Amino acid sequence: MGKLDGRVAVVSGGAQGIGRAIVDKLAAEGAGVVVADIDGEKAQAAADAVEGLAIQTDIAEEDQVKSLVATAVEKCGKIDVLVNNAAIVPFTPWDDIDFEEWRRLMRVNLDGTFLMCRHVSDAMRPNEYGRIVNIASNSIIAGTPNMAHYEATKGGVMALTRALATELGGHGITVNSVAPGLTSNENTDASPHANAYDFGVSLQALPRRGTSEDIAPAVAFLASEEAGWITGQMLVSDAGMRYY
Ligand code: 4PL
Repeated sequence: MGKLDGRVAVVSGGAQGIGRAIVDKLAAEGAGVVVADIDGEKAQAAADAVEGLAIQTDIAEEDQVKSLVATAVEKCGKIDVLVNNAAIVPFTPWDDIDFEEWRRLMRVNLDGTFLMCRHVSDAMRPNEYGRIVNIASNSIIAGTPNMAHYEATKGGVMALTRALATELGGHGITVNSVAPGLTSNENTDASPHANAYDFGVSLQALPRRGTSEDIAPAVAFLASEEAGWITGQMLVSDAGMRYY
C-alpha cells in the first residue's frame, strides 16, 4: 500500500536530478507517473524505469503544455498530482546577468511554472481534487551568491504557491512548495555549485551532503491525500541550514 495508490502524477523536469528522484519516489508510493522533460530521451529512460509515460515538453511553450495535459488525461484518465520541478539552476555572477540571461530564467522557471499550473489546474478542477507541489529553493532565504535571477524566480514560485492555494482551495486542490538546499547530483557535481558543498554542509544542522533522494519524500508527503489540511506552505528541506 503506497500513499499514492491509484493517483496520476505529472513531474516536470523528471528526467534528472531532484526530479528523477521525485519520479522514483512517487512511483514507489503507487502513482502512475508522467515524466515531462525537455530532454525526450532521458525522460523516456526515467519513465521506463517506473513503467510511466514520457512526454517531451518545453514547459515555457504554451502549446506544448496544453498538449502534455491533453495527452496525460487521454492516456491516464486524469491528473491528481502536479510537481513543478523543471528549472534552470544557474551559476551566474551578478556582473554577468544581463537582460537576456534574466529573461532566460524567467521564461523557464516562472513562465513554465505558471503555464503548468494554469493548464493542469484546469484539468484537476472537474475532479474536485488535486495536489500541486512546486519546487522553490532555500536560496531565497539565504541570499545565495551567483543566482540573483534564479532567486527572483523561486521567490515568485513561493508567492504564486500561496496565491494559488487561495484560488484553488475551493476546488479541493492544495498548493504547496518544497524548498531544498544545495544537493549533490550529476548536474550540480559538474557545476561550480560543487565548490560550495563543504561550506553548505558546515551551515547545516545535519552535517552531511544532501542528495536528490533526501528531497523526494517531502514532495511525496505534500502530494498525498493525507496532506490535505496543508496548503499554501513552503516546506524547507535543507538539513537545517542556518543563514547567519
Ligand atoms: C544554497 O537551489 O539553494 C546552491 C543551486 N546553493 O540551486 C539551489 C544553495 C544552489 C541553493 C541552490
